Amino acid sequence: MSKKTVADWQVLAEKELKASPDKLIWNTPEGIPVKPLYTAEDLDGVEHLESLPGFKPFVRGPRATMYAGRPWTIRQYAGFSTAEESNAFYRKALAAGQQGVSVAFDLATHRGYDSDHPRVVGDVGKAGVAIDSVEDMKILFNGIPLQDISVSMTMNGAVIPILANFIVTGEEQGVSRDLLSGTIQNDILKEFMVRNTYIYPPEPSMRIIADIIAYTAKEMPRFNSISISGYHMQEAGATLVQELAFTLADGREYVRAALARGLNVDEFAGRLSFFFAIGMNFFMEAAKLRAARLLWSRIMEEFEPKKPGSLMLRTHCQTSGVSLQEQDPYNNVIRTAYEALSAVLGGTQSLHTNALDEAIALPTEFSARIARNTQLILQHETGVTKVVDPLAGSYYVESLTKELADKAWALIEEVEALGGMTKAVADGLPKRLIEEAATRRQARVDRGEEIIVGVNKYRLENEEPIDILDIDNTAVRNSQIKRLEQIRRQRDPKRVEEALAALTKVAETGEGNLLEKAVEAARARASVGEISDAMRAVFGDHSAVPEVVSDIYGPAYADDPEYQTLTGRLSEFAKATGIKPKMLVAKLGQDGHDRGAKVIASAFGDIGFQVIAGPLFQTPEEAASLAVSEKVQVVGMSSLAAGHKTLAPQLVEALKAKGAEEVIVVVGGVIPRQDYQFLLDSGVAAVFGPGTNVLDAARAILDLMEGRRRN
Ligand code: DCA
Repeated sequence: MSKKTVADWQVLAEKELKASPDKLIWNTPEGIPVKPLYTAEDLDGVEHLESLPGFKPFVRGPRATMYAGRPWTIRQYAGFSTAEESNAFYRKALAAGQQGVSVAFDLATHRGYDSDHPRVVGDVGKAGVAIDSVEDMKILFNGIPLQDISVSMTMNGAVIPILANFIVTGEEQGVSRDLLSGTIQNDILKEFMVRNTYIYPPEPSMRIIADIIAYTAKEMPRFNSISISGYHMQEAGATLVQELAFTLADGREYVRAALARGLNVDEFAGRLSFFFAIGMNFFMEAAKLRAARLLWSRIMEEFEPKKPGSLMLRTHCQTSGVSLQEQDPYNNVIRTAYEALSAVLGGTQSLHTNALDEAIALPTEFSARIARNTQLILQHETGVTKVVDPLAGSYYVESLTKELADKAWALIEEVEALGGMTKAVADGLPKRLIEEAATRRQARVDRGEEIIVGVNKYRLENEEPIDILDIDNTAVRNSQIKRLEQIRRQRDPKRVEEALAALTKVAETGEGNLLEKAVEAARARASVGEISDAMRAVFGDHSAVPEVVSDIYGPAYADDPEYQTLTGRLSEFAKATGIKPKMLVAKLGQDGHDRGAKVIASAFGDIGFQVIAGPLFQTPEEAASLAVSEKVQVVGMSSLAAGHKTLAPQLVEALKAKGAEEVIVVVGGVIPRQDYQFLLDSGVAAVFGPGTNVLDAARAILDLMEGRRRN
């Protein structure tokens, strides 16, 4: 029998399909045409095929034996309300098989505010643990031996006071800083692009990073000085190529900043680490991690390191939060399990698996157990740890690895042409591309072109609410304020004042190391807010101008009758009232997750609303003033960080106080069903939870506006 060729397959496939097999090509959001068949021919030009794990370019993994030698670290990201509660949670989790700790801080801490600051009333203890001083940090790690357990801290804004508090906590536990192991996120560039938990403008923020890299390189050899993160980019809507390219370009920028600080590349490069999201595109996500290692070693070669470890990309991964759904939430267990397997096949060093309720709230003990066990079962029952890089040699995965790497490299070069990532961020290129990708995806989901089981297909008729964790924000805030007052009473005010003044001086003169001075301030019991303010006095606050993309959502719907009816109704409304319907999209409190708000602002703009995108971090009072001065008919408050029960009623009240009770308030975002009635009773006109179709929301708002007009 003669050997069959791809041409023979084409003929057979065409017969089977009664059409050209080209119609089976899946054009992914990355612009990669995925074919129904890959063969040895697709390996032509794939240069990394012969490489081995543990050797550059590390496509097959940074270690020679990978999980066969030591499995990845099960590191669940967690933290809520008080240090006491979070500590109890970590200790239980460690006893039940978790291997490393990963701290989630509340948004007040992220943004360098103490719990008693008036701007953070709705944020304290929500979406993470409140840490105001060393005393809180000591409680957080009470009974957790810091010489044995590695600790990751997701902190980027208030990174100096938090790391200083961690170091002092170690000291007071009897663990010197050279023995502390773990990772600090310390990745500010992506904050300016997508996550928005920054404090200072880009330039001083880059200096802070260089100071931390310099300090840890000298004083903390076991500590990873940075976790260069693509995770939040994918969460904000980036394609995998964008996530890959912008993350690695960020990394290159940090290396340059450290070199400019006078460090030798081999002093710090081995302690740079990465963090990627793992979404539902199973093989492409695994290929992405392989491509990331390939490209990072290419980038690092240009700095001519001597140590092979300086070329090596080591990464943490988290399963995708945005892939989780409020509807039929047990499906999230399945999604997370597939994503976890993909991260493992891609060769991650450390992994967080999301809990099933993470689309709506912080995990409960029950959901956290399932999430952790997803990894324990992978490690102990499936046999996937026994063989290094089992996908190697797959025609499809190898060619995907190359294709992702090539496409990401082209984007990295585009960033280089702009002068590197700091300049590209200032230019707005990454943010714009990511927002366009996010809006495109929303349109695909709303139109049912991308299927999400239980959301836009196979939807349940009756959703049973699941138990979720509710944090009493006021109680947490009161207990934090009490402890702060106690610390302020007990400390030596002169010592605090001097330490803070010394820190301000280093910020001012550029001489000395900010972290070193902050450690002294933390020892003296200066608070997170005070240490942040000592630098704020020189660096100032960063304030971003909200920009919204347009003409992405609308064109996707151009020929849709439902869309046309809606735009027709809107122009009728405008004609009848003499004004185009006007809406303020407001982000209140310290919640910087603005993907949803941006997508809504962009889509509503295309549909025919006049949209004002409010600045981040407003108080309810400030948002109400803006609504009044802009004469909007609707305020759409977007909330993703659990502050809605405090902030929405305050917004309604603030509007009333300004005599603007006719303004319709709607709330959208991550709102548990259990909270809907509370919000409606507080004067909110409608609530749009996760998975809301944008057209449905626009129609509902128009109905409300027409209703108000008639009354
Ligand atoms: N054989 C021998 N030793 C091994 C092997 C192996 N097969 N695999 C790993 N090891 C060693 C490592 O070299 C490391 O030792 P070292 O610190 O002395 O170099 C140790 O075992 C731990 O392994 P590692 O792969 O570094 O895993 P983690 O300590 O969990 O670090 C990393 C993972 C991504 C580098 C880190 O930055 C991290 O934990 N990030 C988490 C970020 C996070 O949680 N973010 C929250 C959103």
